[in-house]
Amino acid sequence: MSDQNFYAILCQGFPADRCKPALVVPGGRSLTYEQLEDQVSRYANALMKLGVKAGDRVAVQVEKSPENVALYLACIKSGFVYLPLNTAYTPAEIEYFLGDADPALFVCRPADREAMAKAAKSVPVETLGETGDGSLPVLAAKQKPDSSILPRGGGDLAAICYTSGTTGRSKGAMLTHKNLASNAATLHRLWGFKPDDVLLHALPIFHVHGLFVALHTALLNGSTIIFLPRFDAKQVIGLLPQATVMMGVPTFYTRLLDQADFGPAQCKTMRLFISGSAPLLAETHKAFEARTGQRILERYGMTETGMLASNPLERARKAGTVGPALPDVQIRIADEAGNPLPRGETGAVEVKGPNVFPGYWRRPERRAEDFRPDGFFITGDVGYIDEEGYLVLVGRAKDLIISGGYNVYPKEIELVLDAIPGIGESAVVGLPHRDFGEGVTAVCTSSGKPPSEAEVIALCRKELAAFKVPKRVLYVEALPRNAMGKVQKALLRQQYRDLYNTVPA
Ligand code: MCA
Ligand code: AMP
Repeated sequence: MSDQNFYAILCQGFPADRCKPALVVPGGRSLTYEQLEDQVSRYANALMKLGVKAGDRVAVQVEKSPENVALYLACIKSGFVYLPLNTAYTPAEIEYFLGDADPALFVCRPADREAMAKAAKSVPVETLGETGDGSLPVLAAKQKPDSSILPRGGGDLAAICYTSGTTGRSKGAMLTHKNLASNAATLHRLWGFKPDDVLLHALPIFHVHGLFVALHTALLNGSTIIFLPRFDAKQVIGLLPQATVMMGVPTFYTRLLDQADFGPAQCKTMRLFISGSAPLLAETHKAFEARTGQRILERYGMTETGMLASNPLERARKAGTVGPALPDVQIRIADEAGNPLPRGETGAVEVKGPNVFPGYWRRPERRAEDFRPDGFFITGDVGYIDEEGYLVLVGRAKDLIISGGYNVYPKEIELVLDAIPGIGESAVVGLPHRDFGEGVTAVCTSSGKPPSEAEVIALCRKELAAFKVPKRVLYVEALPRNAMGKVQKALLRQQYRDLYNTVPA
């Protein structure tokens, strides 16, 4: 049934006039809807030429570009499983992902080919460059376009997105065509997309927020997308008058507020600013409204589930809440055993819906731990539902830091730190950070001659993506531990809470 193929569903939203711009890169290459469809089918055929078959994984670590979007949609169209990878990941990190996902092909940046070919081992490597250099765009250009879409069932895999989850090493969250389709349709409706909406897209497209939430709603709407390679506050302010909707992580909004010339004049055409991926401070929400007259709409989701809750479009958008559950999503607050708690009580956030993933790639044993017997997924977030049905997130049961919208799993950093000669043991915590929300911070003990802070940071950089590298490394005599011997991270967070933020007296 090709109508369950998510690409077929997206195409139904494409504009009747295919000459309408789909992806517009200011000062760069743009694609109309007609050109996008053409590129998608050429990339699909190019991948098939390279031997990729339905169900095979295609791992991709490339710069954001219209070609990258075409490559993604080509995978969906042909039943390949798209596996996006953060451009900051080092070869050591890539080696792990490729080893785990076992893809049929790895597409990387031309400049990385040599280093990545080593990391990829037996996985074939192709390149995708912004200007069309590298073999994949050349191969795609030689293909004949064809509009066929591979029939897919809703339960067939569309993508695998790696995430630290609640524990352990990064795991591949399997997302089906139905997961993507249900969430796209729900958000498109709920956020009231209109035919003339223009999306300003400044998020990376290797995570759920930029790749799924932003792109899917806009494509399903047949909208023009102003497609920026990265977030730059000045550029965004200059382009807002051409847009009506923007989605971002809280750092986008604090950085916009840092610009003295940002105000209502630039937001006249804007009907919706959406925030997610990390908590938006109520003070940012208020400051944004005071400056622009716009109330940011905050929503909540996860890689494993897509979006789960959203403040409403028409009714009150309440700062400090993530709004009610989406219409097709059930959210309950439960105790440790999974028993639902009465409204207003704080507990574990558990969710169920057509958007919730079926499980982690090649980890069937995790299902019993991550899901309740009645199918609810345990998010690892902690919160309560207020008297109006809005979800308020108050913390996380999982040991996770969210820095500028990127997840950092402390254990991964601690393993790197503990292997450094001169470091005894380490605890990595997230401390309040004005720009990134939380700043990754290492608290270490020394053994022998400890390396300097700069040396530790330099050593971490070799193995870890830059956003995971501790912004500060502090030495202490001993780490605080409870009676069970567990490091008391809450104490460390309390003790160093002002490290990055000068608190007004
Ligand atoms: C860059 N750096 C960071 C981060 N980003 N450090 C910590 N946290 C970060 N997020 C590093 C850079 O490598 C650089 O290090 C230094 O910080 C300064 O870089 P800067 O130029 O300020 O950074 P930037 O390039 O402007 O990026 C900041 C950013 C970006 C715009 C906030 O991180 C971003 O676009 N974040 C969005 C993440 C996102 O899409 N998350 C969605 C996940 P050095 O100079 O030393 O190399 S999906 C999700 O969470 C769920 C499903 C959901 O609900 O959406
Ligand atoms: P990820 O694994 O990147 O999908 O991150 C998902 C996590 O981001 C969730 O489990 C939450 O902890 C967090 N998150 C996403 N949106 C919000 C939000 N609006 N407020 C607070 N936390 C959020």
